[in-house]
Amino acid sequence: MPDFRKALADDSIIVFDGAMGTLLQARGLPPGASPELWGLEHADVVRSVHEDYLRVGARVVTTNTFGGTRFKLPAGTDIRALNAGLARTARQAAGEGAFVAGSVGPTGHFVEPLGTLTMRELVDAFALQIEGLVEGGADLIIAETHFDLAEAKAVVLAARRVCDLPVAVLMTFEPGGSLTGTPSATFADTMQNLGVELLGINCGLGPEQMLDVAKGFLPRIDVPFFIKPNAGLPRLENGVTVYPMGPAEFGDRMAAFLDMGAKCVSGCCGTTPAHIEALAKQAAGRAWVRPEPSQGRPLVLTSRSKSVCIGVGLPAVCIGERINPTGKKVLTEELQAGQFTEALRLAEEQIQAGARVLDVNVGAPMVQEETLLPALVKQLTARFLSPLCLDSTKPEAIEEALWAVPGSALVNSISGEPGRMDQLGPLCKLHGAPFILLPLAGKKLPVTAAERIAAIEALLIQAEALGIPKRLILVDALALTVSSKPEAAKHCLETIRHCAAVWGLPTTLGLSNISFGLPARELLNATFMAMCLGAGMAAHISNPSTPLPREVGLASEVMLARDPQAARFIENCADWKYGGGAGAPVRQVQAKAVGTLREAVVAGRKEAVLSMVEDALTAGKAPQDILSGELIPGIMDVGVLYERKEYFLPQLLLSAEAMQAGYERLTPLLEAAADGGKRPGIVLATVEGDIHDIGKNIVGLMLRNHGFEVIDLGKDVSAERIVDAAAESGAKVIGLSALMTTTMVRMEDTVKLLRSRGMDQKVMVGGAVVSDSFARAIGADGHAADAVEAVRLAKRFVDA
Ligand code: THG
Repeated sequence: MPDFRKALADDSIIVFDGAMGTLLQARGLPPGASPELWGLEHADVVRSVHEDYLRVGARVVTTNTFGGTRFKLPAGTDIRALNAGLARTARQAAGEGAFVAGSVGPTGHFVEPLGTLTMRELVDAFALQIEGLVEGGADLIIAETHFDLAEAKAVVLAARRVCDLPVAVLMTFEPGGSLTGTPSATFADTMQNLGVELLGINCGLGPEQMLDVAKGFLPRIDVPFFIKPNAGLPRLENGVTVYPMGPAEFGDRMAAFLDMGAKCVSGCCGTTPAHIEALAKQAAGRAWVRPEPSQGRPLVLTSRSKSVCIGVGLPAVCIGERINPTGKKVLTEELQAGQFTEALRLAEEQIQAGARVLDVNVGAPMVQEETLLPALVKQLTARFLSPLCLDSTKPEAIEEALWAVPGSALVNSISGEPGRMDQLGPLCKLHGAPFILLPLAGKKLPVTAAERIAAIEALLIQAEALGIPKRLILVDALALTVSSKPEAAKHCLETIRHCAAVWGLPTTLGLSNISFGLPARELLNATFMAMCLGAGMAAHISNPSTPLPREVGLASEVMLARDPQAARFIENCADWKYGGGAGAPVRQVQAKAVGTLREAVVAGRKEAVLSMVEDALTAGKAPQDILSGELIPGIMDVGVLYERKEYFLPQLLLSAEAMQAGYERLTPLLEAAADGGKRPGIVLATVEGDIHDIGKNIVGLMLRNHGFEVIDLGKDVSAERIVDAAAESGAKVIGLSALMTTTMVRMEDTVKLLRSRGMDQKVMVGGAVVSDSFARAIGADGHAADAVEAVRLAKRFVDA
C-alpha cells in the first residue's frame, strides 16, 4: 500500500484531480441537489469521474464529501456512513496505485464570537465526518476552500483526534486576505504551528491572481505546498457560468508554481479531466524543486488577522503585562464580578503604547479561571488584532482558553513543576500553541546561570520526548530580584546568551521582577532592558506605557540596527527631553478612543453604545437625532474602514451588533414619534438550492441598522415565495443571495417571475461569484459586492 507521507517526502510532484460538482451535473446531478446524497445513490457516476481523472494522470482522487457534515445535510443523515460510502467509492477507483484524499469543506457557520458555534461543536462535527472518511479508506484528509482560520483549525484538531493520517489545509484568499481577514502568511504560520503536513490555497482565484498570494507566504514555510486555482475567473454566458481558461493555458500557467516549488498541484472550479491532463503533462518528467531548508526560523504567534514573530535578532516584542489583577483593585473587582470593561481598556491602552502581544491573566481570588479566561479571550479576539499570551497556573483554564483562540496563542507557562509538561505539552502541540518554558524545578529557585541552563535542558528533553517541535518554545530567562540576589541580572544575561548561541532559542522575561524592593524601579528596569536586548533577548513581559523602559527599548533597537533609518525611534522620540516627565509620547497605533457614541459604534463597544444612548436620552436628545446624528454616521464610518480593508468581517459584525443594540433601544421611541410612519421594507433571501446564508445575514443586519424593515425569508427559497412575499409586504426592494455558481442562475428565475407578474420592485443580487455583468445579464437592477454596498444600493432604490 503506498504511503502518502512517503510521497510527500520524495522528489515527485503530486497531481491531484480537478473539479467534481460540474462533472456530476453533466452526468445527471440535478441543480440544487446535495452532491453527497445524490452521489451516494449514484456511486457508479461518482466513480466514473474519479476514473476519468486517474486516466489522464492524476495520482490522487478527492472524495465527493465537500459538504459532508451535519450542517449541510438533512437531519437524520448517517454522517459517518455517508462519508465512509463516498470514500469507499474513491478507494475502489484508486485501487492500490493511487491515493484517496478525504475532502472536508466549510460548514457555512462561524464559531464564536463571529457566529454561534463553539469550537468544540465544530470539531465534533468534523470528527464524525473524518471517522467516515478513514473507515472508507482515505490516505489523507484535505480541508479545502476554507475562509475562516478558526474553522480550518477545527478540521486539523478533528483529524488529529480521529486518526494519524496526514492533513492538508487549503484556504481561499482574495488579494487582501481571506473573507474573515486572515492574510495568507498568518494562515501559513498558524498551520505550520499546528504541524499540518501540507498547506495551500484553492478556489476563488485563477492561476494568475493566485501567484501573488503564493509569493506572500512562500518565504515563511517549511512544509510542502499545494496550489489549486480555478480555471480563471468566472463569466456568465447565456445564463450559464463559464470559466474562461482552457486546458492548454491552464497547464502552461501552472508551470510557474512548479518552478516556485509547489509539491502538489490541481484545479478547482471549472477544471475538467482535460485540464488535469494538461497539468499532468506539464508536471511529467519534472522533479519537485525543494524549498531551501530554513535556518533559525522565528517563533510565530498569530491572531485571526496578524502574525507576530519572536526570534533572536528580530526587533524585541513587548508582551503587555497589564491584564493581570496583581496590584489592581478595579480590575480585580471587575473580574470577580465577571466584567471586562477595565480589561478591555487595558488591552487598548497597551496596544496603543506598542505592546504587540497581550498577556492575559485573570487569577484573582474567588475567580473561576477556567470559565473567566476563555470568556475574556473571546472578547479580546473579537475586538483586537493582537495575538494573546495565556497566563495561568491552572492547566484547565489554559486548555479552555486555547479552545477560544482562532490562531496560535502563547501559553504562559510550562515549568518543571511535576506533571505540568505532561499535562500542557500535548495540549500545546495539539493546538499549535507556542509556550514559555520556565526553568523552575521543584521548590528551589535556580539562581546561577548553570542551574537555569540545566533546568531548561531537562525541560527541553521532556518536550522532545513528547514530540513537541522546537519552533514552539520560548525560554523565560527568569528575572529574579537584584535586591535579594545581587547576581540575578548577571545570571539572566548569561542564560539569554546561552539559549541564543547554543540552542538558537528565543528568550523572554518578566522585566519588572528585577527591581522589586528598590527605589527608582523604572531606571533599573530600563537599564536591565538595554542589557538584555544587547544579550539577545527576543521578547519581554512588561508595561509598555512606562516611559523610561519604553524609550530605552526604542533606542536599543537603533543600536542593534533593527530600526531601519531609525524611523520608529524618530517617530516616537523626536521631541524627547531629558527627565521630561512625560517622556516619549505614546504612539497612536489605532485612534480608537471612544469619546462619542459614533466612536463607540466604530469601536464595536456594545455596552458603551447602550450607556451613551441612555445618557443622550436622559439629556433630552431626540431619538431620531441620536440615530441619524450618531449611530448611522458611526456605521457609515465602519463601512469606509471596511472598504479600505482596514476593517474585516469580525470588526464589521461587532460594530453592526453594537449599533443594533443601540437601535433596538431607540426603536419603540422612534415608532411612537414617527406616528405610524413606515420604515422602507426589503425582502431578503438566499435562492433555491443554496443553503449559504452568512453573507445574506450580514446584509440583513446592516440594513436593519440603516432603518430598513427586513423581511428575511431564509435560505433555499423558491422564486414563487420571494415574489409572493414582496407582493404581500409591499416591499420596494428585493435582495437575492447565492454563493454557488450552480445556484446563482436561480436568481434569474426570480427576476423573470417578478417581471412576468408586472411587479416593479428593484432587485439587487450578491454573492461571492456574482458579478456586475451577471447582474445585468439576468435583468437585476444592481449588484452589491458586499454588505456596505448593499446598503448603499437599497437606499438609492428607496430614495428613487
Ligand atoms: N514570567 C512569565 N510570566 C509572568 C512573569 C514572568 N507573568 C506575570 C509576571 N511575571 C509579569 N506580569 C506582571 C504583571 C503586573 C505586574 C508585574 C508583572 C505589576 N503590577 C503592579 C503592582 O503589582 O503594583 C500594578 C501596576 C500597574 O497598574 O500596571 O507590577 O516573570 N513567563
